[in-house]
Amino acid sequence: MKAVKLPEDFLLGSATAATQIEGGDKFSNWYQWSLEGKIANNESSIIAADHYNRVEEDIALMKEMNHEIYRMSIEWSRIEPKEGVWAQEGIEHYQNEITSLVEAGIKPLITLHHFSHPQWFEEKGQWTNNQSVSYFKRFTKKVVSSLGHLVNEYCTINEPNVFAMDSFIDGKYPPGKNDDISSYFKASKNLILAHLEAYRMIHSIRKRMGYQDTQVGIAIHLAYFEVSGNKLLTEFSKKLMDYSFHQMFLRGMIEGRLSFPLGRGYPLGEGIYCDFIGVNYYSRHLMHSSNNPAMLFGEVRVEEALAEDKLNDLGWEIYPQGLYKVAKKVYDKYKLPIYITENGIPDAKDTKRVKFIYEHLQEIEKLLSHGVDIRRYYYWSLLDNLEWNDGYAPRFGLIEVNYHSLERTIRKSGRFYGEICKSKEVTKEMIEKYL
Ligand code: IFM
Repeated sequence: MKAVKLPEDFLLGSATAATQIEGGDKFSNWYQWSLEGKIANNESSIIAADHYNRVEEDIALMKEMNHEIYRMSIEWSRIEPKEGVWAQEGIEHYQNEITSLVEAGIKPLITLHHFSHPQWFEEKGQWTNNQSVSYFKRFTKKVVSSLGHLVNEYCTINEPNVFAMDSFIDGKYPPGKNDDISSYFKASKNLILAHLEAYRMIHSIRKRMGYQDTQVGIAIHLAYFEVSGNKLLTEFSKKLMDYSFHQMFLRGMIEGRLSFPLGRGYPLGEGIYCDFIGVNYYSRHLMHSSNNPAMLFGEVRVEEALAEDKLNDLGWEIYPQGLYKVAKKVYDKYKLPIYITENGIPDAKDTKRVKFIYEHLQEIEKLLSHGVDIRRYYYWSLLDNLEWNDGYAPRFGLIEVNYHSLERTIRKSGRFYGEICKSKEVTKEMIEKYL
């Protein structure tokens, strides 16, 4: 096995999202969703990993794993629990968290919408409501005016494509709609507009504060779609999927251009609306001729008979080469800096994670050697957490969480990753020790 060497200025750390780790928030739509029994095993978001009360402990663990960067999200419902009512306690909590990160030498990247929002926003039809964009702008303004002096990097919306798909097509996230294609497109359009408005607003607020170093981007989920077999119709179906799941969002959020069926033209004017592209990559999705080829949406992930060591605990294929393919494609098109804002594996036994990280970093090394301006890697996730509708069973963490005692233990793979964060390399000795 070959050693991996990354440049000295390449930054490594990990990512989380508020609902998945914090606990304690009764105003979010995911709390309501858990009350309705929509999470596996009737689990609830109410305690999660209790990160809200353990911020300092978790930052100390990040430090122990030599993190230089950390991606976290702000829970909208902690800032605006009721419509138009601001919660000072929530704002101060995040001010303190960010201050502690910075003091620990860890650079935060703040996500503003990571799948969850206040229940009041949900009840108004969430992103299908045309006012959603102005609600989000108001929230963004509050956050950036309160935190802008502490942090310069923002990711507006996490995985708008997965979010819209799981909320309106697959029924897994609130409001649990199935095959509601018109809502899928309506929400997608508003998510794009919200990003464009927020991009402008974050820059202008921080500029007024006197800062010139603002960085704003998105985190888009890029799946590697591949047709299994050589079927023309399946190829067509893949193109439709690639368009409506990837390209439509990339055009909208990076170029500021609405395309069919969302609309036409440049609602905020022509321009580039991302300073970096955050790529979340997990797996290859094989599309099979037995899928209904005319089907634009639905289950396109076909698990072929793959060996057990090729699958993660959720049954997704482990396919590191896909990271190279999706990142290269998006870089060749936009030539913007790439951050891998998520990449990780649910692996409760911790027997596959070391190899997973090593092989994905090999792909990053290859991307760099082929001229791709890729600058960061955020492993998903720092801690075991609530995997949305799948509950707490999937274990993505570098750190194991005991959900009874809430005790944290750095996994062997976490130690391995910690060494990489420090030395920016995987040496022969590390391969022998960990693989
Ligand atoms: O846990 C999620 C995260 O919230 C968004 N990206 C994918 C992860 C794993 O499914």
